[in-house]
Amino acid sequence: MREELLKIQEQGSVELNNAQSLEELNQLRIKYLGKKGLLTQVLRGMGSLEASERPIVGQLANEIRDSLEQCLAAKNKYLQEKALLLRLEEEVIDVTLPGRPIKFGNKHPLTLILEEIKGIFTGMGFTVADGPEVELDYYNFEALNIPKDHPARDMQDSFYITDEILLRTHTSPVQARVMQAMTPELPVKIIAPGKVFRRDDDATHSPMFHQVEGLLVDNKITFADLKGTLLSFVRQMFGSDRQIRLRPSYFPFTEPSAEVDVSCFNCGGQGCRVCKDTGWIEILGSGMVHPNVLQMSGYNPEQVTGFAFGMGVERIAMLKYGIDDLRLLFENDVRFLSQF
Ligand code: 2NM
Repeated sequence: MREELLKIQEQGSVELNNAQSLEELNQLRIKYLGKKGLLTQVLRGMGSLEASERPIVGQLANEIRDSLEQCLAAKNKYLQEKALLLRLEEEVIDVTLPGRPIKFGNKHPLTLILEEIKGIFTGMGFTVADGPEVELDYYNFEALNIPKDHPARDMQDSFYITDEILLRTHTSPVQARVMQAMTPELPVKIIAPGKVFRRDDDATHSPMFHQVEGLLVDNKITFADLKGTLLSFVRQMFGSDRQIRLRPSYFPFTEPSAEVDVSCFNCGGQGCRVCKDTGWIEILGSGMVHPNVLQMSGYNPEQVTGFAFGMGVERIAMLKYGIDDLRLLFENDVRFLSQF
């Protein structure tokens, strides 16, 4: 047995030393040191030895294993280094090759429009407010004077979480919350931009879209303040030559209410495809805050008045950039988005 072991030692160290490749070295490792390798095979025969001889043979076997492992490690290191040197010699790196260009991103068209709108109103002294997208029925409807039988309150039109909680259908609940938090302080002068949710999904409606609503409550706020503020906004947004036109309308939270049209920025009012030959484009809803809303929010409608307005960000982006399909804004196709 002793002879067998010494033979393994001698033959193994020679073969390991002669190995020409890492692959060959690995084969030899399996052959000598592996689970079914020669060394293990010999040790299996230990049982037939005299008990007194076993420790001596065992020790020899361990020494041989150590020595073969050292041979293996040395040869492995040598072959690794050789392989690296070979690669460095062969590999040609052209340091003059230009780098791969970094692709710059850009802001989403809705972000650009939103930033523009915010910039215009903060320039007029409005503060940006926000609130939860998952809202209480109380703030979304009740505090805004929206009656129990109003169509927006129907399950068909709004996303309800529970009977009392829903995805907000407009950003007006933010204004109700801010008024309630601020009362009796004045003025309340805020815009509320953000996501809103309605059960609508076709070429011109998305179940999620963005609104910016504005609110100014103070002593002696009049319809003239509303008109002046919106005219200033429209001229900064669509051009200094624009006119506005107010048409009577109805919202539960404002009285009186008005739809606001802007003179067509495409044809200047002559009539074209964009304004459908009317010369006017509808862009806003607005009105004087309903006394019930002021009252519920903690203000005395006999003493203070306010105006409010709301607009759809997607609609303004489509008009301003000439986008003809709402869905382009949500598909996230870089070929589309990178144009803005
Ligand atoms: C609109 C149109 C008219 C509006 C009203 C209020 C509040 F909270 F003061 F009652 N916030 N927003 C409002 C008024 C929104 O969007 C088309």
